[in-house]
Amino acid sequence: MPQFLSTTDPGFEAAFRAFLARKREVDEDVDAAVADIIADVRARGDRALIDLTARFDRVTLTSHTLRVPDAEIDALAARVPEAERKALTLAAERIRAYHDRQMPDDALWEDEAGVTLGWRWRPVAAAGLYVPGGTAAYPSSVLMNAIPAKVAGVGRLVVTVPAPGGVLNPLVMLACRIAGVDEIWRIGGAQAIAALAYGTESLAPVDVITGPGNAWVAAAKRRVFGHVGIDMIAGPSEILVIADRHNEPGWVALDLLSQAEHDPTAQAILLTDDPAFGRAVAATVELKLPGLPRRDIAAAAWRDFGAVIVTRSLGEAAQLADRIAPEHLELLVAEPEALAARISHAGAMFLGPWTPEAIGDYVAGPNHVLPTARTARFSSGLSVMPFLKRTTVTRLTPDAMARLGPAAEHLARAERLDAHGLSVRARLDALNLDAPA
Ligand code: HSO
Ligand code: ZN
Repeated sequence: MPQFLSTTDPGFEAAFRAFLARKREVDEDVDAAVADIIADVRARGDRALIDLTARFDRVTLTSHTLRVPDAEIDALAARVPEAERKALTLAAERIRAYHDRQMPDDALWEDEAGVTLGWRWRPVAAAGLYVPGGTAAYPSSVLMNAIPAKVAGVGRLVVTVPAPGGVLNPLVMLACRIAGVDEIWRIGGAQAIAALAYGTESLAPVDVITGPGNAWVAAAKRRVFGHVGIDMIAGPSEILVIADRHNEPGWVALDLLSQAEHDPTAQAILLTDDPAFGRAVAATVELKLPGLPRRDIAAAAWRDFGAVIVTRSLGEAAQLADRIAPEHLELLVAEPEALAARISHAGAMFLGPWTPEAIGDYVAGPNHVLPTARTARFSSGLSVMPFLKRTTVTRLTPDAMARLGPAAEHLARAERLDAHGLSVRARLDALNLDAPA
């Protein structure tokens, strides 16, 4: 049974706080082992990758087969049926169009002191995308990570994907092709992150690493951060639905289950202003669960982390939504825009009954890599930004130097950094301007 709460319960505030504070992730203590793996890859390069891949993925590779050859990628991609190829292509086009609009503009202007100022955006030279192996190898996630990198203008985009038992997923290969991935390496785990960050004899290092992964991958991303950029450490999926009584309970139940089926620690929450509707949705979830292949995962998530919260009004639901700061927020109400205007903290919003979150996972266009575990309070979903950096630009004329130089000279003196002051003074002298007394 998921948790049932009502904001009119006397103990609601305490129960809601406890609910918010519930920890969903078990901290697997892999950090020490991950540190050893990273050190091994840094010391022994390809040899370490080959040994670790034999141990963890049961595949024997050589320095020539670490990288998947183009012919093998194409042969695998060719096995994907037409309908799925078309679907991936449509998704890719829409994701590309959306992220194109995110590209920030350069700027250049002259201020009142006669100083030319501005900034210019440039892509990182190379990016690495981690793709998990096994059942979590989602081709949609390949598109969501790779396309923003390519839209940003990243020159070299490298994918690492473990191939347990030597098996690669044809849909993942096709998604890589469609997105314009330049290299695919059949390595996974912390060793793949280490290779991307530090490079080996055959794999040249990258500047930014994105993509989901297990506890080992997450620990490795944390460790290499600072040497390279990373996107975020994403936790299990979440969905919060705010729905009034005029909804079809079956639709709402399936929307909740669509995230619950991701992981036994996923979270699905319904906020409604109608207790009878809340009960109807919960009952429908129980009816739909047995028909799902991933019923065990979804049932565990719904039982352990699910909740139905009845509020006095939709406005009160909006306030709670802000405190939850969910990854995904569905607003299934008559005027979703008006309700959306009252909510600040959510990774992605889906407005109205015709916008199930699953559409956003695949084909809407916005990114499905989103902040979880209440981090939507301060962070955003994946975009072109992690693949770009901003360089500032400054140019002074002699007049501008005459106006700004003396203040710089004063501050250099105050900080006792003589060479700073003298480098400015050299210009001021050339302009025949006296040193300050
Ligand atoms: N909902 C997941 C992404 C995903 N869904 C991939 C289906 N495939 C991220 O929260
Ligand atoms: Zn999903």
